[in-house]
Amino acid sequence: MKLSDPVTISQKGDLAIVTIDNPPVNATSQAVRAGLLEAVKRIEAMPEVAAVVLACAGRTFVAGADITELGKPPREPHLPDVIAAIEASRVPWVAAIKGAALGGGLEIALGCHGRVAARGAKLGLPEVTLGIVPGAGGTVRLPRLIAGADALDMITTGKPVSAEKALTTGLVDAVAEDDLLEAATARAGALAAEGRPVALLDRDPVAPLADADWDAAADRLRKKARGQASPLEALAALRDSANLPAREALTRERARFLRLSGSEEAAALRHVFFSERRAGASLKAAEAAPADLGHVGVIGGGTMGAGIAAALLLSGSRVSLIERDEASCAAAAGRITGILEGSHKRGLLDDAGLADATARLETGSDYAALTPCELVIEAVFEDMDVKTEVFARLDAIMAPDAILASNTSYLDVNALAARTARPERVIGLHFFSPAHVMKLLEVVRTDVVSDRALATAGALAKRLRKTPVVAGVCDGFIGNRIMSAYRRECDFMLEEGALPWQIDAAMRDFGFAMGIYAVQDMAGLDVAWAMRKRRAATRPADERYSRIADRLCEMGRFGRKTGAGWYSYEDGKPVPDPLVEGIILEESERLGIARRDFSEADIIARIMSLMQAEAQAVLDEGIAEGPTDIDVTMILGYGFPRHKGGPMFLAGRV
Ligand code: T1G
Repeated sequence: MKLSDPVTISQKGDLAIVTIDNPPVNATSQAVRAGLLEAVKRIEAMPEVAAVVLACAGRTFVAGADITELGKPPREPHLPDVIAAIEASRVPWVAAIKGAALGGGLEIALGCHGRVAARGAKLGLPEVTLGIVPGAGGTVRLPRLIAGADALDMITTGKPVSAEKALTTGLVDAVAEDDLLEAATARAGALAAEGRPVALLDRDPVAPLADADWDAAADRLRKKARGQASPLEALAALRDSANLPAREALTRERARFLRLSGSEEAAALRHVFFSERRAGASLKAAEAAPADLGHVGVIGGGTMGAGIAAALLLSGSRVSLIERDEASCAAAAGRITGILEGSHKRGLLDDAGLADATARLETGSDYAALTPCELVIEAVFEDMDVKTEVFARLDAIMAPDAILASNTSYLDVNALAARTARPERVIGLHFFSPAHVMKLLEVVRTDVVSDRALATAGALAKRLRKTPVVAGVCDGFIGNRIMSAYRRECDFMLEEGALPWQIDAAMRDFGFAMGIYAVQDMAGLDVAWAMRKRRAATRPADERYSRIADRLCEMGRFGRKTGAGWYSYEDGKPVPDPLVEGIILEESERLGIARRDFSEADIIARIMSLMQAEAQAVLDEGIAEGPTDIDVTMILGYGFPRHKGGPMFLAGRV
């Protein structure tokens, strides 16, 4: 029986099966909500039905409200009303959860009287990642099913839990060994026999948090949120749920959800959600079969090469890593094993997975090992001649359509390609350190790049679960070019009166994970210094240039790796350094600049205007494919606060 396009009822004896079929993720669109409400009404009038299983077609249970509807006036029937109808049903409903039950999807499951999950399913309330809070009873029903601390963690972080973890906390009644529908049917039958359990709304919170825990949680959240409001709002909703009658808490939760849905923060986070999925669109559009990624070559086993190799191994690929000699191979293998063991320690790899990934790594110094590979990524020293020599050796042994990728962070990939026998198969794959962690992948396209190379880059990003952004060839591509622009402006502010630690504090208060000077100390000042020296000859004489960074480098202060840079370091902690302040004051004097005070607002306004101006230039020159790609780049690669949407979103250019 079809109730609406996405909802149908079928029967098996005294069991009704309500199925939602709303591709791609069974989001609770208006039609799904209307169909579900109709299903409840129909089943109330079917006396032969003793229990219901709520199932979904496709690969996942309900992944939440339809995010495209958020921020607009909600249309009836509202999700809380649908869930209330299920909860009040005369027969027990059991949710059969596979793939993901997220947000409104988990809230529907909480309105059911039982829950069974398939192995590998995940369950969560990710609303805070969208700048809102659960709006259909999640903050009220969840603490009445599982302990307050577990509910608090799920709701304030937005992180989903596995089916196995959900079983231990009581979020699900069972995890299906094989057939999910069978297990859910069995659960429904049991509940029909026992009698429908008391609705969650009519229960007390399982183990509410003590007052002190709320304050401690608020302190912890405030530190981590870096100015984002929704985690603290979620905590407030949970506190209502612990201290108020359930139905009153429900009303307050809904009001809070509606208020936040219209916030700038929610609009920014929705923008980022869809921008990440839109990023690298031209790679998906490339009409060519990508290279086989089952066996990939990596040249260079330093920090970047090892990180890239580890990411490939974690994705299931075989890796042939080439280094100069045996000692370098051993060092590279050690780095890679260290990363894999780290993943194992964090539970991302089980024992068998660790052994399997390690076994898929081979290292050596003979390029012939790469002959079967259809993709080779070089991560050797950042020098055009060194990379040219590597590509020449690859040209000689690789198959004609094999793809040669360079991990360069700023060299001219057009020039590099032109030095090979087949330039159309050369592409830039700019990974960010640590390469096995950072989600951003800048794909640098040359003027002659083939569709096969583009399609391969897209397939690689998907396999490594990275977000690809396509960049044209220019100095620094998208991210480094924009960062260089606002880094230069920060140095000018130093000459005019600001100090590094003041600028970093302003950036952290704005929501950046780290300030620009702490970032430089982390990455090392020497790479940018080498670039500045290379460009000195062509720098226009009238272009303003700050010498502060050069003076630090001339003293060998390259940052953390030399024990001092913009900061000095005590027990690994950055400490403002009077020596650096002295150099800055000397430079102001040498330039005849009368130093002035800078407010945090001044600093941020200056940084934003330079970032947005350079971003616009990157867009106008066709280096980036769209403003959303620039936002994704700055958020995923440079610590721009996600809840602000990105420089282009902030500038109203999206
Ligand atoms: N609404 C609309 N579209 C969605 C969507 C959603 N909730 N989730 C995914 N999509 C689209 C996505 O844009 C992409 O589209 C396609 O589906 C595949 O997604 C009342 C109000 C479920 C884990 O936050 O986490 O419920 O690019 O590429 O990697 O309290 O999608 O193909 O055109 O991500 O397999 C809460 C968000 C909403 C879950 C699947 N729910 N989604 O990952 O595929 S707020 C969420 C995800 C809420 C209630 C509140 C993931 C996924 P296109 P994908 P995936």
